[in-house]
Amino acid sequence: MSAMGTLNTRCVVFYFVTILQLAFNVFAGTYGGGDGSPGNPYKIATVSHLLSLSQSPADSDKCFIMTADINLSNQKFNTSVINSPFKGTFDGNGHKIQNFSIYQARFSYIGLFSSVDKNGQIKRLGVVNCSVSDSDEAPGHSIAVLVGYNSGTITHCYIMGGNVLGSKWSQFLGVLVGQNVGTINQCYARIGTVYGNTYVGGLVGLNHGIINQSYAQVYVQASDDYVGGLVGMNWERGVVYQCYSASTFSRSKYDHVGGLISYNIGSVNYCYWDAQLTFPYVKSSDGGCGRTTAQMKTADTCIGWGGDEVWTVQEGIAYPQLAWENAGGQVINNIPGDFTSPEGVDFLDFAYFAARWLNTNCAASCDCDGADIDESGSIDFADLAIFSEHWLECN
Ligand SMILES: [Ca+2]
Ligand SMILES: [Ca+2]
Repeated sequence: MSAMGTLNTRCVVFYFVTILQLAFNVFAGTYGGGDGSPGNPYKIATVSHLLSLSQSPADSDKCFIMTADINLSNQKFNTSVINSPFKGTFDGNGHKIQNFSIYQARFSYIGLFSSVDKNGQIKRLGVVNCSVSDSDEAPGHSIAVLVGYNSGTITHCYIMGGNVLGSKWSQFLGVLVGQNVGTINQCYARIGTVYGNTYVGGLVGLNHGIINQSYAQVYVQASDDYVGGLVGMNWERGVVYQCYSASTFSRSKYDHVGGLISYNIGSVNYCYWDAQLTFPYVKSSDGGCGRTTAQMKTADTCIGWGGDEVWTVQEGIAYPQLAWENAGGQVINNIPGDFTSPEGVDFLDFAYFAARWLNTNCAASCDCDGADIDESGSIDFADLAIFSEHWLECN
């Protein structure tokens, strides 16, 4: 090949690569660096980076990491901010997204993310002072601040000052997630409101997935039925584990309402709700143990919590918080079998355990007040074996 031919070939290759890059820039979003791979996620540091993801459905299977807080300065959307099913990883990296509203949305699956697929992950993200409202003319379902419909995994996320105002016909509304079939792990919603027609919960409207070590402290109201402080309805295969609600109500005329959950056909274990706070509107819950406000702020009463240093409490001052919040206080580390006092497993606990021996209806009474250590529904030798294992143990 002549020298001229080689030069022409190089030019053609150069132009081809340039055209490819131009095409890539047109069809992919513009971020603050990274290539969207797990090892080098796209960086999101500005409003325009976030809006770029919003406008680039092709990127919804990529990896993202936030490198700064993002203030959307009261921008209004009329649909989800990220409106295509999210299949990638969105790592908030401890940062927060603030001040957006989704106003009069006319569809279902509404939130910062409309839906998260089963391989999708959202983690370490705060969403602060944001609101979502549904249209009266075209009411939808699966509506929340963070994710409308979650099939993926949401970890260490929170909503602070979140308002979800459905129409009087909207269904499946929660402050964090509208409808959950995936996993929610160590998340919370604090200071906020959720309102809708049916299946309305402080954290999640309708759950058939896993809600693990999470809490809600919001105001909950519905125009019809199935209203819960944490979860509206916990459906088959729904698991709610080590959670609590300190949500408030101002209405009691529901067929199904619960301090923690209004109607449960899944499993609920080691969960609590502030029954003093909901009085006189709500006096029961289908799952979870009702406690006084003072009890809720004491490590000792959170029977079944401990061993993994997930929860902390400022004793007598505040409700339990997640260790990752770094709120201070003591780590909750209740030894299995230490029912009656925090000093360890001793004869007082044995008396408490013996008083409930052979009870077979523990599901109806907060796991027999926690004495059903293995959560089997009855108190028998399996529980005694666990109790003996921890005999005289102190923390
Ligand atoms: Ca004890
Ligand atoms: Ca048992």
